[in-house]
Amino acid sequence: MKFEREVFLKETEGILASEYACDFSTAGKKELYNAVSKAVMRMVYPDWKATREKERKRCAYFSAEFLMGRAIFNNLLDLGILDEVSSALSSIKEDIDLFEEVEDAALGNGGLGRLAACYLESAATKNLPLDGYGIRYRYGLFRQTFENGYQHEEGDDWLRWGDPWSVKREEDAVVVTFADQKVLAVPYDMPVFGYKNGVVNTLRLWSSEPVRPFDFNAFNEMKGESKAQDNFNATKITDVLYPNDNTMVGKILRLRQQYFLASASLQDILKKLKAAGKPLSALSSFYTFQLNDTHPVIAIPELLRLLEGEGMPFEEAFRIASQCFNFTNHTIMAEALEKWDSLAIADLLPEVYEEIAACQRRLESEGADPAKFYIIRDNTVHMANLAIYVSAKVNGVAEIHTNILKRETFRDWYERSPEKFVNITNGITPRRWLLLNNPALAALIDSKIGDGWHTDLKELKKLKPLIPELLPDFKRIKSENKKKLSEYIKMHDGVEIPPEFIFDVQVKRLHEYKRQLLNALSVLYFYFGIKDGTVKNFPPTAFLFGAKAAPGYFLAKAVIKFINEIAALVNSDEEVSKYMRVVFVANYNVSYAEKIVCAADVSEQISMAGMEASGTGNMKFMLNGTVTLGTLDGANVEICEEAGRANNYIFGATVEEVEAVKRFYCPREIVEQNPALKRALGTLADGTFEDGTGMLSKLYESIVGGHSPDRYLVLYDFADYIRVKEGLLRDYGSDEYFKKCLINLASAGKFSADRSVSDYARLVWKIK
Ligand code: 26W
Repeated sequence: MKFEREVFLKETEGILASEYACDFSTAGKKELYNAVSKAVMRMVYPDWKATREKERKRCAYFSAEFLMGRAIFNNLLDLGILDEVSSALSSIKEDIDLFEEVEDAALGNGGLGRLAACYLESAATKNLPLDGYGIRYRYGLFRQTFENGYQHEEGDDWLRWGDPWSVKREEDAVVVTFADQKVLAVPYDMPVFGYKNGVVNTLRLWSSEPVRPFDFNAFNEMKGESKAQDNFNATKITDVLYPNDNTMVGKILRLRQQYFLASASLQDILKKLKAAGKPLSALSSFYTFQLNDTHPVIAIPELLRLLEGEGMPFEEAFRIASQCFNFTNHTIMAEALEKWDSLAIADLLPEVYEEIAACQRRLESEGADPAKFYIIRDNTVHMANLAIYVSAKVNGVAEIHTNILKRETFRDWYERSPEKFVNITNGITPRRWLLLNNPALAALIDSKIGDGWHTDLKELKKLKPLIPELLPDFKRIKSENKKKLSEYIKMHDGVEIPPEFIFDVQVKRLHEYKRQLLNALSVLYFYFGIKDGTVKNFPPTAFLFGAKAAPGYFLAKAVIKFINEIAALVNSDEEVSKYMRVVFVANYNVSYAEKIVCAADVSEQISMAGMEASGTGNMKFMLNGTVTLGTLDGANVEICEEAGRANNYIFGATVEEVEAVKRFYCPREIVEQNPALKRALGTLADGTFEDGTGMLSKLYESIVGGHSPDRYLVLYDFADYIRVKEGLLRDYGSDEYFKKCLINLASAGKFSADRSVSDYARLVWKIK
């Protein structure tokens, strides 16, 4: 796109005048942000229109979450005008960094939502016709604060400064019908820019509104609750994102959200097809649908319902659905596989429930063993089974994860239809996770191998022979990034982290299986070891944590409290704080991740083997030249395949060992045999830390008390973790160590989301 500074500034000033009655000298940050964004939106409109009007088979990516983060810098980068806009702003004495105050669009919880965001960007970059369909939550994932070490949650008013990157399309509104209410689904379209290629795809987010007077008939047909009540409820559907990650909660409002997304999106798609004069029977020639986990799976019976509503017989509708839908699983945790009470669905969505029941009968009629194959059982609808039964393709998100799906989680289904199952290892967009978050390192790479890697990440391997000459600049850039992060943490979290310390980082959602507790115990182990002299010459290290806990997840919140207590103990210890610092940064989100990922020395990926489907944070650190301290879990396995196990720090039980160990596991014995571990763990229960709510002692109980203590083998892996972690910290600083970092960087090509979406396009979507 060609960018002319004068034209751009004039546009911007025009918008300031017409929409905010101000000019460059009087505009506030918010006004400037909106005017700049809207000026860019004007420039991109022709490309957006052109991309939309191209006729070809498309994929609709249905997802309850899109964790987009802050749009402005990313969009300017993809459009190739980040530097131009920055210098245009300088020319009027404004600093582009002021947009750092713009809120993140945190319309997702964690990995699954961020993956969807990366895939949209990569698809646009690869010129693949991928449309995102999601929900425009009024409040995104809660904002996290700490009070006395405890997590507190506040509403996330992400629209505070407005939403200049969305266009509301009233003309595309559709009515979504529940048994007790009709609501209007109004789409807001966000442009998704390909990297410097003129492609502009669309993320369509639905917002619920009361049906309007112009929908007079819908309004009049309404039964049940009073109309006033109904209008009040309508907006509530898309009010908030459910903040639970990995646990199913059977809340009717969540079911409403899921159906709202599914029905609105499918109505929209069928309407477009009809408007283009195509027969619905040809749907699969024009569309393919990706179901991002089970959350949008109710789209399957909804499509059947809509097609039958057009007079199509069930069998034909079923055939079409089975050509259109594909399903991605993102977790093997039983508590996350969605199941809905049959009555709840039947009450809220009677026609949809009928379609689900028809699928169940169809499955039965095929003579499948009902003990193994069912969609409805014991008055419960199993959404994953419905998805697998109907979908053309089912995929896991890393090799090891897909193998577990085939061998365990969905074994019977796999044996019945092995051809359905494929692996597509996750990826991340290198534009956001290297070019944008680490411009100095990106420029260094450009200067050595050119910029082909921006869109072909495998080219990074050209760096391999250049590693020795890269070392000095790489070290300098890392240390500058650390300095910046240290300043930011000081400002944001009030903790002093000396930039020359090793930055050992664990950032991700808080979950027992991810084992932040294991990391915390190692920190205490080092702390006591330094104090009593058993740990000598400890290399100065800062342990950084960032994580949100689901508000109702008690043990996860206990881990946060524990780590905050450890931080207070360590950082205030005059002697030990020369060697160690601990910080739990508040409100970890995409924007914080961008600052952390480029500054980390160690990437902690320490889930119990078999539990982390893939992980994508691991890939972000790798791409920024960070070694992984991790288990053989998720994509860590493939990181080792690509970069060499010897260039990472691997410890702990493998999936096979986990299976075996669990049969005779006795955590109390391990504690008794390891006095240092006993001491660290003991702080949860011996009064070392303030525990007014008793959550620390509950956490202690979860590890050594009750009947299934230490479900995630924290204690089992502890000794090996310490051994490998100590080794890593001692290796740090040598040229050998930094070479490992760079080998990881140079081997990260596989983990480009460009590769992932190309795999989907070829193996699943069959689009070009
Ligand atoms: C029903 C509640 C619920 C909410 C969120 C269930 C499940 C989820 C997600 C599936 C959790 C999630 O984000 N999974 C993560 O997906 C990433 C992208 O594939 C993977 O990299 C992570 O390993 C996986 O935990």
